[in-house]
Formats: sequence, structure tokens, C-alpha cells
Amino acid sequence: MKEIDPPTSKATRAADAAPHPLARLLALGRPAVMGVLNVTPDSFSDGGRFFDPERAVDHARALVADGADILDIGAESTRPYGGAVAVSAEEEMRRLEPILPAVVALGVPVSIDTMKAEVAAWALDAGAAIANDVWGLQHDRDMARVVAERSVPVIVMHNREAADPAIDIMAEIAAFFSRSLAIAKRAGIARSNIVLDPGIGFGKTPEQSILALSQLEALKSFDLPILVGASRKRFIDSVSPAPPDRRIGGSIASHLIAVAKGAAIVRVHDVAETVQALRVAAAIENAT
Ligand code: HH2
Repeated sequence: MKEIDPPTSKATRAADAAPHPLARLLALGRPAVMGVLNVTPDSFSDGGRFFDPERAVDHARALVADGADILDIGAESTRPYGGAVAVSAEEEMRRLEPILPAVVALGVPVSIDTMKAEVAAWALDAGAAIANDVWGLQHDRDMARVVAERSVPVIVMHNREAADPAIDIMAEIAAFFSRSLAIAKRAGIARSNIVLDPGIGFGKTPEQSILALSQLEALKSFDLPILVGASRKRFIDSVSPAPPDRRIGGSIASHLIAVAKGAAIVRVHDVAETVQALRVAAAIENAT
């Protein structure tokens, strides 16, 4: 793939020798599908449904059966439109503890969706393979160290405290990524371990989320894999009003366009439907 920064230790060199499961997925030449597993009582999209450990693991199994290449597990709602309750690192780990080992045992790489370095470190040491930071290494300054020490991939997502309709959102996203990449470099994170995510629905008006999808190609200039998570998000409702669990059509439309514009990974709740849509779109595009 891309340029690799000099390894920082013997341990890093050993880990770099074998391709990470994410690198293998990205080399398949088709978009990877990341299934969302929220073990929260209050997620906007599926709040409370998988808070019970047994139901959470059953759902994870169903996501893999439906074709998920990666499972993204989160125990704190990031709900950017208000309403989410901030939880302590201890509470996040308490929610994850009965679930994470069984989810890791399903055999697909697991990413840990947390903005707390302590939770990321604990989950990575318990078998998670990827860190997913919705603050792009800029919220908890220890996150970069945790990721660098373990030589794992990190998803660097764009975020901001509040949406500002007056800003040029693509310029803002690019500037944010540049700051995150500088933090990553200083910490010794290999460039090959970074995935960029424009953070659809985070610190953006619905119009800016739509624009970020429409101009996704601009992010190709970073020459890093791009992840898009548009699943069930509010901008869909702004175009075609529907509650979160009735936004599958808008989610699929968004992810097909995102892939056409360069996304390598899509983060979705509705895995079976997304896998089908991606396969059919690819079959049509590749027909001779
Ligand atoms: N979106 C959500 C959470 N984590 N991570 C990445 N990298 N990209 C995203 O777009 C993203 C994310 C929000 O969705 P969901 O997990 O369903 O909701 P909640 O945060 O309320 O649990």
C-alpha cells in the first residue's frame, strides 16, 4: 500500500511483517463492509436493542452471517444530535466485557469504537484489531500512543463540537485530517495503519454531510483508505423524512455513491441489504 513510516521498535517491525487482517481486506479489490454493534441503551439508530450481552453476541453473529467483513463495537453513544449520555471508561468496559471475547471469536476483525484511550487499550489487548476514534486522535491525546504501541490500524474520523453552516466543510475536514496525521506521525503510527473517515453527521449540517459525500473524491489526495458511515443518519431524513430504522434506502444510496467515489469501507447497520446492493452494483459495472 502506501508509504510506511520507520518502525519504532523491534515489536513494531515484527507486527509489520505479517499483513494485518484489515490490509488483507483492503487488498481484495472490493469494498469492505463494517457491521455496527452498539452495546448502548441510547444509540440513535438502534438504542437499547443489543444492550443485553446475549442479544448483542447473537446480533454480531447475524451480522457476520449477513456478510460483515469487520465488526465495529461501541459501548458509548456518540449521538451527535444531542441526547447521548457520556459514560465513564469503567462503564464502557463493563458493558463490553461480557461481549467482546465472544465477538472476537467470530473470526472477523473487530474495531473498537471509543474516544477513550483507556478503553481502546483494554479492548485491543482483549482481541480487538482496529481502533475507531470518532475524534481522530484529537480528543484523548493518549489514543495515538495506544495505537502506535500496538501497531494496529486506526480510523481517524472528522468531528467538531458544533456544526457551522458558514464553513467550507471540505477544507475543514482536510485541515482536521492534516492535524490528525501530524499527531499520528509524532506518535509513530505507520501511515499504512491509517484510515480516514469524513464523519458523516458529526459536527455537520445535513447539507454539509451531503456535500461531504458528494465531494468525497477530494479526500483521495491523502492517498489513504476512506471509510464512510452514512447508515441511518439524519441527513437522510432531511431529504426524505423517515425514522432511523426506515432509512435503509437512503443509507444504501449513500454507500453506493461513496464507494463509486472511492470509499474502501462502509460502516452500516443493515449488512445483508448493503452487501447485496454492493454486489449487484459491481456486477453491473463489471459486465462486459
Ligand atoms: N458513526 C457513528 C458512530 N461511530 N465511527 C466512524 N468511524 N464513522 C461513523 O460514521 C460513525 C462512527 C454513529 O452511528 P451509531 O453507532 O449507529 O450511533 P451511536 O453513536 O449513537 O451509537
